[in-house]
Parts: sequence; C-alpha cells; structure tokens
Amino acid sequence: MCLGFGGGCATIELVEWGGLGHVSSSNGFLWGSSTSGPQTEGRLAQDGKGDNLWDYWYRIEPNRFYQGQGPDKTSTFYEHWEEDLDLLLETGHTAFRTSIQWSRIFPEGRGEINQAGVDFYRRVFEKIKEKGIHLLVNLYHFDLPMALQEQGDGWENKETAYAYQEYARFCFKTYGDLVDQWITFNEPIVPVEFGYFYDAHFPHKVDAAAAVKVAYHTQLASSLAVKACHEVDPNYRIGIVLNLTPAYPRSQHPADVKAARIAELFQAKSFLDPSVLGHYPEELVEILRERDLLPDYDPFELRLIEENTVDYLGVNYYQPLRVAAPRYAPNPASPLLFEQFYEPYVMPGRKINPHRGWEIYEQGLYDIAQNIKENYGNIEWILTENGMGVEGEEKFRKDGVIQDDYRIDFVKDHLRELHRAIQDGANCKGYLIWTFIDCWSWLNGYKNRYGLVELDLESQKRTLKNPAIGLKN
Ligand code: BGP
Repeated sequence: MCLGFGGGCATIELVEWGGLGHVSSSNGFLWGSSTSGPQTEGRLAQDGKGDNLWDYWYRIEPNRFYQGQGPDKTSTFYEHWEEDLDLLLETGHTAFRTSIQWSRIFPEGRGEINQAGVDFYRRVFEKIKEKGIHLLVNLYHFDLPMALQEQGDGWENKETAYAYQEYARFCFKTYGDLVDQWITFNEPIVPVEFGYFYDAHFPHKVDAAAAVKVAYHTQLASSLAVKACHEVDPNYRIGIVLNLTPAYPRSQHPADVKAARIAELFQAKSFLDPSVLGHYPEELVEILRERDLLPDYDPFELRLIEENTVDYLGVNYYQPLRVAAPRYAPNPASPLLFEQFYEPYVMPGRKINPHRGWEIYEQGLYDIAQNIKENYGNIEWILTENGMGVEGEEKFRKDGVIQDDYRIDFVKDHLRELHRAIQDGANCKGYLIWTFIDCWSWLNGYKNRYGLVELDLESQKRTLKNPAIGLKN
C-alpha cells in the first residue's frame, strides 16, 4: 500500500507508503509511535519500583482485569528495552513517545529516590538519542503512586499537585538534556471520568464533587509542571496530551446541540481551555457553580494557570464522540453523572472497526485541526495517538506474519484527512501511531492488539507485522 507524507518543507503531499520511515525527516515532520511506562515496562522483584494505583488494584481485585492480565509483567520492556529500541529504527521511527512511571522514581510518591529507576530511564533515553530519534516523554499516564492515594486521598488532595511538581522538576533536571518534548499528562479527563464518575478505574468513587476536585488539582499540577519546566530551562518545550474529539450532536434540534456543547465542555474544554488559553470556559464554571460543585481555589492558583500555558498540544484521536439529549429526567436521588447532560448516540450506518467495536470517522481529525486553528490560536500540535485495536489478531497470520493490511488502510485514511487539514493551515508537526509493540491495556489486557510489532505473550518474542516489514524495505 502506498501512502505517507513527503515533499518539501511547507507542503506535505501524499507519496508512496514508505510508511513511517522513508518519509520526511527532511521536512521535520515527526513519524513514530506512542506508548507508556505502565503499559510496557513490567516489574522485577528487585527493581525498587513502588506500587501505583494499578499495581495495587490488580493485587486486590485481579478478577476485574481482562483474563486476569495485570500490570505486573506487561511487555517486559524493563528487561528487553535494548532489543526493543533496535526495532525503532527497523520500523522507521523518527520519533518515539513513552512515559516515566512516577512510582519507579519515587516509590512513595515523594521523598526517597529509587536510583535503579532513575538510571533505567537515563539509559533508555540515551540509547534513543544515540539512534537520532526525537524523544517525547510523558510524566503521567494514569499511574499515581499508591502511597499518595493511601496517605492523602490522591488527586482529591491539592498537596498531590505539589508532590507531582517536585517529581516533574526532578525529571526536567535529570533528563532535560535528552528529552526533546515533555508532556505533563496523558488524557487527564480519563481518570476523572472512569475513577470518579463511573466504576471503571480505581478508586471507584461515584462522586461528582470529588471528580471536580481531581480535575482541578490535575490541571493545577499540569500548570505547576509547565512552570517548573521553564524554570529549569526556558528552552525546554512542554505540552499536554488530550483526547480532543469534537462532540457531534445527533441532530440540529436545540436539545441535541446543547447536549453536544456540554459534552465538549466536560470532555475536552475542561483541560484544553485552561491548558492553552489559561482559563476555564465560563459556561463550565456556571454549570458547576449552580450545583455547588466548584472546587476550593484561590486567585493565586488561577493566575498560575493563566501564566503557565503549554507550548504545544498532543492530540489523541481514535473515534468521534456522538451525543444526544438525555431521554429521561434524572432521578434527583441518584448521583450526578454525565448522562444528566447528554447520552452517547450510536449513529446508524456508522463505519466500524469490527475487531474492536469503535467507530471510524477520519474526518474527526480534520475537524479537530480546524477547531485548534480557529479557537486555540493554531497552536502547534502533534497527533500523539491514533491506531486500530484488533481482537484475535492471530487469525490474520499468514506465513508466520500478521498481515494487518486493515491497519495500513486505517492509517492511510486518517493521514489523508491530516494532509487535508495541513493543506488548510493546520499546525500539525507529527503523527505517532498507537502503538509500537503490542502492549497491555488498562482494562482489556492483551485482547486488542495495536502494535506495529507482534508480542508473543508466552515467549515474549517480538515479530514485525506486515506494514512494519514494509517500512523496512
Ligand atoms: C488511549 C490511552 C492509551 C491506550 C489507548 C487504546 O486512550 O491513552 O493508554 O490504552 O487509549 O485504548 P485501549 O487500550 O482501551 O484499547
């Protein structure tokens, strides 16, 4: 299959699928993949890492994880990192994004350092730089050190934001010479939604007031990290990764349109506006104020958020958010949930990834780009996650290799929309696929495979899938 980006500095044109590789480091556009520490590294008895929320939750409720697959082993990157990094070049990466596990550096969240963890990341990052690969490092991918949850109620406690800033500052000082772009948080709305509205992530609270506090303290932490980063070195670049799908209303009925507007306030603008514009959307503040849900804040913190906006954005995009006005009035005695404002809408005739059940809507990427251009000062951004999960992928194996042509088509179709957006002025500087080597997923274990490289869970053997081999040639 033939597609990719190429050409001169200003234009990006569709060219042969040289895939991630042969295209254009020449014009500086970044090609690569994203992953995270907790989803790849695994733990060894003597590695000194402390528990994070996932390690703890898995220990007490392994039954809540797909096929009992937890975060203890994942893809054993902690042991196989050298071999894995060799595959970066083989699969044509010019950029790579991973995350540091806070609990590997500070097992208790703050205080004593785990030197083995500090050295591990240093070695990994040095090797990535030796290979000439642009390195993006995220500081938080859903993985709060458990000690901070146990001792201080985690993100419900403002102190956690300051503990995070100390951790972040340590990382800027320790690895700043190796990291090209920093990221404060990955999809910070996800732990708020899944951990505090819905019973899907630990700590399983269903409590809107706690959710709002967690969201506010996370934003505060992100802004504190931006501040610390620029204090350590004003030239360091730092951003935040958000899932920015527009909310598409079922119809133009005013109730559906309102539902979509509120969905976007909760799901996207709650972090996008303070991170990029430096303030919260007034309508969101009003909704919270009316329900007596505003968190404790002081003017100093709001000023800090205003003065420490991000240098660039990371955008994750998998599927669109389609919503409709709620069908039923809420039961006044039930906890406040998103459904009181909007409910998911399953559009008849939508295009589907049948192997994962998620809608495919490539144009969403173009719409995201237009939104950033028109409403967020056309801030520089990178597509930091886009990819296709496939359940039972072994059924596509032929001659020993997974023939994932469907993934090539998926990427190709999204790149077309990205290309169109860039032609229309989008300030997008890179495309990172989710993911490099099949990795562990929070609730789905190894059910849905996303990798350019196949992982055999038994032997831990890595095998290039079809397009990855294509990239090599
Ligand atoms: C994103 C997360 C990733 C990854 C991905 C795929 O939202 O940032 O960590 O998990 O989704 O989703 P899943 O693993 O649920 O299929």
